Amino acid sequence: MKILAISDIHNNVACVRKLRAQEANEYDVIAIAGDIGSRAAADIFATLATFECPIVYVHGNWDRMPDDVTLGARARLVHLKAVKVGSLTFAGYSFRGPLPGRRQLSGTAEYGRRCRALVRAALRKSGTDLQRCVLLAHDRARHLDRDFPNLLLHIYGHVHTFEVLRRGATTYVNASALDRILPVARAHDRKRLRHVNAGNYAVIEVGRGGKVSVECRLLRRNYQEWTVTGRSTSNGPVGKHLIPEDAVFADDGSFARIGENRHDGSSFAAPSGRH
Ligand SMILES: [Mn+2]
Repeated sequence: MKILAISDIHNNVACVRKLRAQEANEYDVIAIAGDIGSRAAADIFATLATFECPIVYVHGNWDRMPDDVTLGARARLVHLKAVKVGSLTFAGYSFRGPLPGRRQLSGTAEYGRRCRALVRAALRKSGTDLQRCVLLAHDRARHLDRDFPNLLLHIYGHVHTFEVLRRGATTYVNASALDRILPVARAHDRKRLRHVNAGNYAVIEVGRGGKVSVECRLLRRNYQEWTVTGRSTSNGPVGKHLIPEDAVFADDGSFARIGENRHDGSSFAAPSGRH
């Protein structure tokens, strides 16, 4: 099984199109660990649908799409659900998804514990073998060895840094961030700021015997003619002008200044580095 794992897109359609342009249709499933972006979700899912494989996803703190929204025939929200794709089962929970009985939990930790208990119950009920199971969440879950012994894989994002960890039988993959934008300029004109998509994603292969291999893949470095002038940002594309090499992936040669609003995610006081 070959998984294309993505996280933290933040309404950045151009970075998804750039990814689409450099990958072939050789995936069995696409897994998105949240922060897709409500405003651009339809465009993002339409782009990913061209891979012609199932898409499983959870919501992050940027996502305000209704849970019953249709984002393509093969896209499945796996919040508190177990969904079988090929020989693997995907289960997970959104960052702030609905709980049964309209129950509200105040703390993030308590919410995560409750979700994991519900996911565990759903997996037990469906008779899922945890050795063939992938847990999808926006932020990294802890204590998986206790709650999900022998879990194959945990895919997450939220903290915008790629990482791979192995704890017991489980491989932990932070797939983020696809939305990573670098400021660049021409060497002779440093004041004319432009931007380029320089994010990453993960390609995960699961062998029949359960062997997991993870590769961090970068969006194509097509900005050799440019000088990087500062640190990358991962707060979406609003108001940023792309270099011509990247503008082919955008709608109009630069990112549209749609709405100019920053509603997405802004109602959460996220600690630095978590967006
Ligand atoms: Mn994010």
